[in-house]
Parts: sequence; structure tokens; C-alpha cells
Amino acid sequence: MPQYFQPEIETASRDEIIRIQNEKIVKQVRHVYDNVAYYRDLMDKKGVKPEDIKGIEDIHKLPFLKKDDLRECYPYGLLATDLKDCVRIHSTSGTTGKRVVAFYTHHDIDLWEECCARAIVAAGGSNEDVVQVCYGYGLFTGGSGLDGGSHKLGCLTLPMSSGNTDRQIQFMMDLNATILCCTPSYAAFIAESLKERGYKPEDNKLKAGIFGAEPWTEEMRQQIEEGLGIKAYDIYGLTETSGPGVAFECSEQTGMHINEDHFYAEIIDPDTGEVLPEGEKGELVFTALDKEAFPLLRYRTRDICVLTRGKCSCGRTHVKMCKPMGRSDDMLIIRGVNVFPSQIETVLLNEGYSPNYMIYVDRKNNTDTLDIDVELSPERFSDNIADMQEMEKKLAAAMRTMLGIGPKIHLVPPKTIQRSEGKAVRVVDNRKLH
Ligand code: DLL
Repeated sequence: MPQYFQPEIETASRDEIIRIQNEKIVKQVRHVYDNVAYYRDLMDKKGVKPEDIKGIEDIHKLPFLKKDDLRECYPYGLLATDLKDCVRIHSTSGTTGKRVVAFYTHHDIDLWEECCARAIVAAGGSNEDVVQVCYGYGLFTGGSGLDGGSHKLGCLTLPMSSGNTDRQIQFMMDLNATILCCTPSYAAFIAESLKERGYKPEDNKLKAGIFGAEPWTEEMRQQIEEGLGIKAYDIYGLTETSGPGVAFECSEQTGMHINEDHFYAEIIDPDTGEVLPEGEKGELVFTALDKEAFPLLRYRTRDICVLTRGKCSCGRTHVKMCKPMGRSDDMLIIRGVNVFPSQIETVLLNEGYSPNYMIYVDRKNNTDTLDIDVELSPERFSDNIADMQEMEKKLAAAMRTMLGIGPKIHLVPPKTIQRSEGKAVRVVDNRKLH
């Protein structure tokens, strides 16, 4: 069984990694400067020229990119190649209905799939495995990313996509799936569903799971491992940097190795932008060192994290990131979908409701729940229960269109939501994920 997908690079010496990064960053900055007017302007404003970047130690001279920049540049403003060289897009939800759209060339897809193949091998996978991918396929990166990695490694890939748990279980059992890829909450739900149908953990052939796209705790890991009789591995990534596989866990399960030959990671103080030393907690920033179509430089992820560079028993030398410890913005991840409270507010206002609302997020039976209390104006308030239920249904449908997931709406009488005298607290997240 292979220990690594690409042993030379995954176990390269520190000097070798820095040599590769030095070479790639110089080329990448030139590529971006020459092809992306928006970033060229940011560099010019900061007084930095491509010649100033002689190696990776100069990266701090470059300006940051934020999610707002991506929105401003929607859809083509950060594209660094001809559109005819792109073969795919993926996308993530965003506020005001504008999504982040990421572009990929053949080379970018190849690189991304390589990263995912590394993750599958690190979870004990080889071409003898049957990999059941139940991350969503489509615009979301989870399905395509793990599918591509599994394919590259030569595994038998079951492209299930998410949902339809009966069918997931039938294929898992009949086709002897050995590796499960999905969100941790869906993994826990599958475990529970197996139990309800009378299966014991030893009845399935699964040996490992590769779970990510949302925060999950060590307690949840233990519960999934016991429920499915597997070892559960974490995987991290974001649409802006390609998707899953930017970092992945190895057998040591003490953090995720970042694929440093493709992504350079920094930790910064989210308030000042100052780069923090190794081991300190701050916001994770990524630079894509060799992506062609959508090569973001110094992209602020908003994920709060710590990087460590200790020796790892798996033999990999790449730096490790801890599980993300929270976010420096207000983004919620609910059932794997990124949700900003401002999106909810936009729908309410569009539908003629007041901006008095409360968002409650919880996790029940391992599934995230989203409930929204919405205050009615006296004019809209009605004693007729059927009318109220109809309004709730209509609002829930509008929310589903904007967010990609359906909340439970509770219309409440006028003046029942507490007014705030300072910063309004509109979100109560009871999941205790961090
Ligand atoms: O969630 C990509 C992905 C798919 C990762 C499948 C892993 C598995 P986005 O939808 O753009 O991309 O969301 C990215 O999700 O900034 C984190 O806040 C969060 N996130 C991703 N992986 C993890 C993880 C995909 N393992 C955002 N633990 C990121 C905690 C995660 N949070």
C-alpha cells in the first residue's frame, strides 16, 4: 500500500520546499501582474513591482485580497488567463446574491486532483479502494474534488453526491465501499441511519472517512469513528483556492498538512494585517503558487488558525494547520453551506419584512438546524393561522433560493423581538463547535 501519493514532494526537505516556493512565487507574481488589472492596481497603489518579489520571504510586500475584492471583480475581474483556456468553474454562495466564481484550466484541475489524491493516500487509500463520494456535486467543490482525487489514484469511485440516504446505504453495502467522503455531519447521520436499520459497525467494509467543509469537534470524530467502525480524517479547502485538498490529515491526526508546494500559508493579525510568528493564532492567508486561471495572492480566508512545523510521525514535511478555530467574520456554515446573516436580512427586506429577526442555529441528531424568528409589522400581523402559515412557507422558499438551504421560519407578533441598544446580536449558534 502506498504511503504517499507523491513521496518526493510530500517528504521533501525544508530547503527543497523553500527552493520550490521561491521559484514559483517569482513567476506567479509576474503572471498576475501582467494579466490581472485589478491586482496590478493594488500592487501599484502599494508601490510594489514584480521585480521586488525575489523569493517567498518577500511575499509580505504584496497586498491582501479579501472576499469583497472577489465580489467587486465578479465574474471575470480576477481571471488571469484567456477564457478559452478555462475548462471549468466552481462557485460558492455570497451576500447580495453575488457568488464567488472560480475558474480552472486543465492544469489547475490536475493540480487540485493531485492534492485530493494525496489526501486519500494519507487516509490509507490505494487503487484497491472503493471511494464513495457523497459531497455535493455541481457548483460546490466537494464532489468534483474528491471524485477527481479518487479517479487519479485509480480507486473505484462511486459518484453519489449528497442526500438520498437509503441509496447511499444500499451502494455502500452492495458495492463494498471502503472510504467515505462527505461532510462530518452527514457521516454522523449515515452512521445513525445504519444503526436504525439494524447494521452494526462491523457489517460495512468502510475503513476510513475523509470529512471536511465545516467545523467539527474531536467528540464528533470519536462518535463517527465508533458509529462507522472507521478512522475519520479531516480535510480543508475553499472554493477560492480550488476546493478541498489545500490541507489534509495524516495518520497522526494532529492537524492537516498544507500542500505547501502549491499553497503558501501565512497567519496574520486580522485587525492589523501583521504577519504572526509560527505557533500564534490568527487569520489564515493563502497564496496559490502555481494556479493559472484564478491565482489569488495573499487571500484572507477569515478562518482563525495556528500553523505548526514540528516533525510528523507520518514522514510528511509540510507545515500543519490546526482545525479552524472560528472565523473573523460572521459567516456561518450550516449543513456544509456558507451562510451570511446579511443574506437573510436581504431576503427579509426584499419580501417586505422588518429587519427585526433572530437566527438560531443548532445541531440536532447530528444535523444542523436553522430557525429564524421574524417579527411582523402590525399591518401584516393576522389572527388567521392559515394566512400566517402561508406567509411562513413563502418566506422559507425565498430564503432557500438565496441561501441554498431551507430554514424554519417562525413569524412572531409585533414588538416581541428584543431591541438592542448597542451592537445587535442576531445570531445564536448553540452548536458549540469551537
Ligand atoms: O467547503 C471546500 C471543501 C469541500 C473542503 C469538501 C473540504 C471538503 P467552501 O464552500 O468555499 O469550500 O467553504 C470554505 O469552509 O473557509 C472554512 O471556513 C470551512 N471549512 C472547509 N473545510 C473545513 C474543515 C469548501 N475541515 C470554508 N474544518 C472555509 C472546518 C472548514 N472548516
